[in-house]
Amino acid sequence: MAWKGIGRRLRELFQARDFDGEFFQELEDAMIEADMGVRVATELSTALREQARKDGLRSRQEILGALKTRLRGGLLAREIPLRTDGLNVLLVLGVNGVGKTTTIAKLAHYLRANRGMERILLVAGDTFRAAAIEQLTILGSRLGLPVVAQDPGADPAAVIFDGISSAVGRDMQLVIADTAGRLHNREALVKELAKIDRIASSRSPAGAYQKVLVLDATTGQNSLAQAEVFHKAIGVDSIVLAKFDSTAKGGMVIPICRELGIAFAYVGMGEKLEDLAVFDPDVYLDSLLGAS
Ligand SMILES: Nc1nc2c(ncn2[C@@H]2O[C@H](COP(=O)(O)OP(=O)(O)OP(=O)(O)O)[C@@H](O)[C@H]2O)c(=O)[nH]1
Ligand SMILES: [Mg+2]
Repeated sequence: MAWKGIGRRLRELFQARDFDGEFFQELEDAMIEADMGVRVATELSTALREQARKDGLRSRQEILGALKTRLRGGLLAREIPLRTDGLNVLLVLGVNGVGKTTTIAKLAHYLRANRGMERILLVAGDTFRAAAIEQLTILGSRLGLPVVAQDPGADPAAVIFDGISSAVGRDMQLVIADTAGRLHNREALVKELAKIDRIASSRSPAGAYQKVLVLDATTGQNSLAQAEVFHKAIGVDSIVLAKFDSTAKGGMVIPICRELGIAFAYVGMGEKLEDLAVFDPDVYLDSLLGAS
């Protein structure tokens, strides 16, 4: 299995040429172009050049193997941990349009099919737009799942509080709550998130509450900055990388793991309910760089 779209230039580079000094410069450029970030790309290409010289690595297989080993060590992959003997509460975060609401439906579908979550409740915590509430309500009915929602403009923290309370009362296994992700005024967003976080955390049974950040793979390097904002504001437990089917790059996973220490759980591979895959670091590296 491979995620075919990503890493195009990197894969081509490893197909092409001699592994001389020029190669390592091109490798650095290609890593930057693949959204790995300047710091990571420079560090890695320098270290790899040094290792190739010291250990006499010459073939494609040797150099690719050494690079993959270095990258593999920094990757963090972990499915969302869920308990089967009590409620789980997932607060889904992310800026405008990254794929939060779609991801919530995919997660519900996947966790029901694969992780034993049968009694799931969705919460329309994005009260900013009427369409957002409607979108989640439609997805909920398509999935046959109850949705807790209030009118547009309602306090999102109050909606989420009610959603969790209702789940506790109805003996649910899983709550997945949507949020609005406006970032144009960062201060207001951070303040609102902090309030939602405080209330969701205090209303959830001990150990039930987790925060899941959705990033859009097509936004590239900017997703590192987004992850930083959310992580600093309230802490992020897991990441879902949406629209992974729509990028030829996909390298941002590496600096996010290395610099923020947050694990990737799933990738979104399309718009349908079934289009969610577990983030597998080996498949990821083979897709990004080509199989060794
Ligand atoms: N190709 C592809 N498209 C996706 C994926 N995930 C979401 N989308 C599309 O991205 C668009 C935005 O998705 P939403 O789920 O509405 O995003 P959101 O973050 O909830 O957006 P707002 O509520 O406006 O902040 C929709 O057209 C989705 O179909 C994915 O994994 N692959
Ligand atoms: Mg939405």
